[in-house]
Amino acid sequence: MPSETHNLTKHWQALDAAHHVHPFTDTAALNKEGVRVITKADGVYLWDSEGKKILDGMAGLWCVQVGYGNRDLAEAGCEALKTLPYYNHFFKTTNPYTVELAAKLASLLPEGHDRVLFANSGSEANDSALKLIRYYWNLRDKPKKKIHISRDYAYHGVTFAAASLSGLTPMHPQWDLPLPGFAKVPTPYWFASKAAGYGDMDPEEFGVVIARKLEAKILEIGPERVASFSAEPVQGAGGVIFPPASYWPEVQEICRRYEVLLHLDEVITGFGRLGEWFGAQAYALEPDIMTMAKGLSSGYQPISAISLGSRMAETILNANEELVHGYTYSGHPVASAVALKNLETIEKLGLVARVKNSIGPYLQRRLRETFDNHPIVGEVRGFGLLAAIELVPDNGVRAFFPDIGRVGTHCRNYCFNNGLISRAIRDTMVLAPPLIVSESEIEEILAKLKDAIDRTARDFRKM
Ligand code: PXG
Repeated sequence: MPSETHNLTKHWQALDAAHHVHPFTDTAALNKEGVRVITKADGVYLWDSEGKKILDGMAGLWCVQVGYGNRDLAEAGCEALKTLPYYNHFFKTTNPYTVELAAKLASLLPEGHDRVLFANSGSEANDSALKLIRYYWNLRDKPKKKIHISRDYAYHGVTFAAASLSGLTPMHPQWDLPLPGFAKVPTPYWFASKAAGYGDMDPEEFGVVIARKLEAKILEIGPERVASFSAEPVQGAGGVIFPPASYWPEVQEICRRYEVLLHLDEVITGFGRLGEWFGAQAYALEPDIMTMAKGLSSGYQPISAISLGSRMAETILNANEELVHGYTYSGHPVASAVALKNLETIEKLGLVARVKNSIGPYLQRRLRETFDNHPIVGEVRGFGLLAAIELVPDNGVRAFFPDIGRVGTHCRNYCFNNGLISRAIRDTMVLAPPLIVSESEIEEILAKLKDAIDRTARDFRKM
């Protein structure tokens, strides 16, 4: 006799199969397999409807900074729901939650970023950023500046503009993207550079070579036509690609030289993941515009923001005309209240300093101790609470398995069976745990991941 829980699982699976279309999923294939139903979460753990406990090594989708089940965030949301469940900012009106949040963000953002607009997702924030960039150049009487440059392996979201900006090529053919006006340059993915034909360059030399590809692209298009360069400080969904130290200073200089606006997509790197509030601070960057989402509310509410650096803010806010842009839910009071409490909680718990000084270095050290000499590990890289492990046929060698993605998926499935969520991006295993993760939980992650990688090694290589 199936248990009551089991019947409920079957019931939800059937409803899902009949009515729900999943993001980034082959629905027919999923329906054959049966979906997993997640029913609750606390701290760094999730539980499914069969009672299985799973350690979430990915903080949801790189977003649950304060961990699951934080009562303070729940109460802040509940209070706002009871007091002001909705009102907008269109009719010369505002609300306390949104203005407090905007002011709090201004105090945390890099110098000059005093003005923010709100949206509901990372994709919307990036879409809005590109519109604001176009508007800026129109106001500055440089209407020919319309081309947006971004990088291979970039993930910026799924709206027409954000997907066009993204450099993960599978995101384009189904939708006839990218739109005209988008150009790509290579990314400083040093580990893959040998396989990509760059030879045996050291990382710092490679960083400069790749930065100069941006300059070459700007010159090829013509600087008078290039509006902006968009980039994640560290690429997330594209494979947790950390740039060599030489890369960003060179890029920043190139953007200045050719009057190209620097747009930083901080959707993953924002809110402490790299041991600073933002990647801009981790890499000493001075962006013209930034976009953020995910960790802004620890994922508890859908909310995103776009911040304007001083030169964009001065031009746009002194245009003396209506800014013809905004969403019904821009600066939603409940989302704002939760985001504000989230930022206060990150501060109260000292999570940013913790990532920089204690738990981040602990994860990075233990990852290297565990995997540096593993027979199928090519590289362990990371900083703060963001890390990647390249699975390759031979330890330390920068050459990939054939049929890229197969080994990673295999290992990811072992992780899942072990009760650990880790992402496989191609054959790269990725970790981005909640910022509250403890040392013992990191040990649990490492033990589960090691077992999964050992089993993968046994299946794909004679150990
Ligand atoms: N920019 C970056 C850097 C992101 O990582 C977005 C923008 C888009 O955000 P929204 O809120 O529109 O999804 C993201 C989102 C994955 C995965 O599989 C990553 C994201 C979203 C979904 C899946 O790694 N990142």
